Amino acid sequence: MKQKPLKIGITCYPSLGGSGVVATELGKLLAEQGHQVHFIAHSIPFRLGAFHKNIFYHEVEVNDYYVFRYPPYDLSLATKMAQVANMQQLDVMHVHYAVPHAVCAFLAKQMVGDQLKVVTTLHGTDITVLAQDESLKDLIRLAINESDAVTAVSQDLIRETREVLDINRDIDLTYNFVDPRIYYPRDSASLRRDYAEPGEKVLMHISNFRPVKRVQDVVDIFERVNKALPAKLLLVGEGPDLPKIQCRIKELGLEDRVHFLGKQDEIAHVISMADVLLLPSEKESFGLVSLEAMACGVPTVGSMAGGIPELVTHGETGFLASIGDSAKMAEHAIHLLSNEKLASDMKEACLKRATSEFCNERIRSEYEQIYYRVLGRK
Ligand code: GMT
Repeated sequence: MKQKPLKIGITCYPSLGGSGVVATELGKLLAEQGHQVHFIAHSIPFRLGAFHKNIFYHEVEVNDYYVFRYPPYDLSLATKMAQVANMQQLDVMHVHYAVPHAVCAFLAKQMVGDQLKVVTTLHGTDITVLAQDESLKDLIRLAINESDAVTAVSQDLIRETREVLDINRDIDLTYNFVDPRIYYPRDSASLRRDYAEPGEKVLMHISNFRPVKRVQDVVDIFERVNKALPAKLLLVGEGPDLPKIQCRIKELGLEDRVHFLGKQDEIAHVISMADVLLLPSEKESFGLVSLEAMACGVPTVGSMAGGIPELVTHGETGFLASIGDSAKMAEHAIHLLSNEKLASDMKEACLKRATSEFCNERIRSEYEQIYYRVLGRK
């Protein structure tokens, strides 16, 4: 029997990385299924795109009263969640990130009543960075324990959440997903010619250039690969470590081998230019970019950090080495890039794995089951 459509509030960081992408894409999929989706955030989620009759956006305005040294965004968000929940009769408030969103949802629930169910999705930094801070630990634990359901994007993140916060409650595993209507191998031959000569291999890294991404290792790996075979490195994105990386590339005399593409929207087109994606992160609860690459038929060479081994099957859809072992990662990349049969087998394996294990419809349905479960409508 088909379940009754729901009214679902979603709060995420609307302008930030993978968690914002996953939250927004999930909202769009839920709306396509007939649910009513209400995004509550300080700005419109950057991936929201075209108008959809089931999607609504409620902007959080922060009261900048003159006695406030820091305008209280969290309180405005909690109040807005409660207002929208009451006005729209929301069934579920699905928040992405414990800090501050699950805390705000907890407050909203106190205002609205127990009929509002809170689902919290953990994406990584809330646990791997913030929960290490003793001053925030109790608050994060409270927000997690008080949520009606908690999900995490990898087994490794579930393990770490339990370990760091010493909690025992159930946490559902809901992997991230990609939309196969957007992520598939694009014909990027002409785009690729702008960056690489025929016969040159293209290595790519896409991130927010934060220290946890170890972009320095990307350069080390590329330097080694470039000595073994003709190659180009395309760096996509920007962030705090970018100036340091630019200096390093200059020091190594690699300016004419490396292209900086800055932030890009059409990621499927961009990734399709690559022969391999490099992801040597220090921490990575999942690694959405690696899944996006996989869905475009591009294998990853990276580290074994966090949830990466759950996503990248070593030897089948990419190669992994210990965090910081650039020499090994370079060795893997050279092996892959100099073996056409291996590259073509890996491409096939990537496409198969992305569409079977991380298909958007499958993960959307897992989230729906969680919503119906917390509402007592299994
Ligand atoms: O990686 C980042 O710095 C961005 C961060 C975010 O908020 O999007 O990414 C986290 O959530 C993504 C979506 O679930 C995961 O794919 C990333 O692995 C995770 N980042 C870390 O754990 C460092």
